[in-house]
Amino acid sequence: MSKHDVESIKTGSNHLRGTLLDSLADAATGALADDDTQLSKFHGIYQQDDRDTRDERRKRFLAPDHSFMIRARVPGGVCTPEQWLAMDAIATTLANDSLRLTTRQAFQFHGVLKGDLKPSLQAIDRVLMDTLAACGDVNRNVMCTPLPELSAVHRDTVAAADGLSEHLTPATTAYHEIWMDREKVSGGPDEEPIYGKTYLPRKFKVAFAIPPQNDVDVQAHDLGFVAIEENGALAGFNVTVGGGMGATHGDPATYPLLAQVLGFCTPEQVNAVGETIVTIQRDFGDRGNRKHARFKYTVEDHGLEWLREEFERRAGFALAPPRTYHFTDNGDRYGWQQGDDGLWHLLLYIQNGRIRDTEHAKQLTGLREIAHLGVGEFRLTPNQNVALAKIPEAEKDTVDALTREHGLDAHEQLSALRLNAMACVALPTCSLAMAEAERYLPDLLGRFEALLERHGLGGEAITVRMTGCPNGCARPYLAEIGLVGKAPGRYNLHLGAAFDGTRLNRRVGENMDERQILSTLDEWLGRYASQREAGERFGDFVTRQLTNETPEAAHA
Ligand code: SRM
Ligand code: SF4
Repeated sequence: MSKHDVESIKTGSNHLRGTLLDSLADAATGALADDDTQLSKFHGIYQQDDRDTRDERRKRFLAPDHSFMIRARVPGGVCTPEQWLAMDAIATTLANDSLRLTTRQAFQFHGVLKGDLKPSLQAIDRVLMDTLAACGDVNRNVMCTPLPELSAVHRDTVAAADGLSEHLTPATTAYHEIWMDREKVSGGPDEEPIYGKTYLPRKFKVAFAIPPQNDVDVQAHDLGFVAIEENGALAGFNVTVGGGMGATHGDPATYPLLAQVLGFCTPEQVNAVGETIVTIQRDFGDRGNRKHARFKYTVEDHGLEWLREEFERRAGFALAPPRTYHFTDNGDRYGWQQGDDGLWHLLLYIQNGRIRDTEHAKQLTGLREIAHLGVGEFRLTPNQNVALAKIPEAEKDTVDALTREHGLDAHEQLSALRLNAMACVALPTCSLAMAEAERYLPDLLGRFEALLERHGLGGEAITVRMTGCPNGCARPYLAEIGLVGKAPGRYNLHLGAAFDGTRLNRRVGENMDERQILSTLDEWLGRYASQREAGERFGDFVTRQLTNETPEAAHA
């Protein structure tokens, strides 16, 4: 095994300690030791460098401009005003003056210097949040539909999501020793009852969806729970397994997959289901090939029936037959809604999850002022937006005025296309980006909007997602229009996913520049405008057309 093989680094790390303390103390460099850059991920930290200046620095024989991305976990996206203020303070004093909401309902900070890592993590800890397992080969931030229509079902589903998140959090005390300067509790290395010494073969992701919303894209996850409501109460969950988005260009052995339904469990069985599936993946996931190590491939390779048997053997119980449910969409529902307890929720649009103050809108300041009111909760959404939740009637007007004053009311003016779009971070921070995403999509959407207008489709809600590479961080394969970065200015174009996130799209164009993307879309939108059936969604129309054509034509 090579020195940098992730499996051997994990094994030799003494439960994720490695030489992180030495790396942090080394004032001669702004970077961590190589092996520690792998271990830091388990602590929610990625070493990055500014890709905008990378080439120029290399030419001048300068070391890369290192800084760090920190990801803070927010199970179910639920965050108190006090926690929001702490995140805001880190963003404005220790990071790059922006707070980034992610596609998994977490916070990210970019541009943090090595010496500011510890103060940042300590500030996160002081408000009872953490970054442990936000990244790395463990279970990640557990997602949950943030604002459903049935509040009783929601309360119980969030509690289940929270419980499972807690249950699957690594037990190692390394996080507290390294970042919080806490003494090691016992003499020997600590135990990881669920993960063991080598943790999981790869990242693992869990989501809870509350129909009719599928905002979490439940079938994109290794393990999913679909809440089943009966008589206004939570009866339990349909369990889905083996979803994932990641792929590699030119490698047909890697591909996005939708999760399949395994059965139904009660709310009391959720932790046992989670633990059993995680340990099956721990023991059967492919540790020899990280590109084939996700649970989706374990399920594909062994089959659903094998998984069911292995599950029953380990769990000691069988899942019940799945129940029926219906999804309508995978987007966010903007504006004010009232819950069954009389409290109000306001869902706000944030462009690609990036909150900052600009000369046009002081969104960071606005949300800080709202947090200072100390009412309700913040809820991060799976579409990179934020909701102000549980606002009492008496505070509604004040909150409303603050959002208008700070340009947080964009959802009232923007096109349905824009409100259903998202892009991953990509350049300049993401080390894997091949093309722009977050910095480019807003402009491109303007040109898409012009096309829609031209075909009389101006008000049409169509999901658009862009990523800077095929890893799938904005779940682009579940967008009606998906753009996947191939090279600077070049994208693969995917069309035809279902508006409710239950069907993947298919690739219709490769390595396209903007002109080719626009002309292909122009043609498709023209056909859609003239030939669609009543109420037919764009993704459904494209799929109907492609499946009526010959396979060759469909993939031209
Ligand atoms: Fe992701 C790697 C950003 C959600 C699949 N992802 C990365 C890294 C850490 C790049 C790296 O490894 O160096 C990116 C950091 C960029 C930066 O500068 O911030 C990154 N991923 C993101 C975020 C911030 C995108 C966003 O714009 O919001 C999302 C953070 C989620 C969170 O809070 O935990 C994010 N990533 C996702 C999702 C969507 C989801 O989970 O619902 C996926 C697809 C689902 C899946 O996992 O199958 C996703 N990210 C990946 C992959 C491909 C994994 C695979 O199976 O092949 C990588 C690369 C890897 O793991 O090797 C990756
Ligand atoms: Fe980076 Fe690719 Fe993920 Fe975008 S999809 S954040 S470019 S890894």
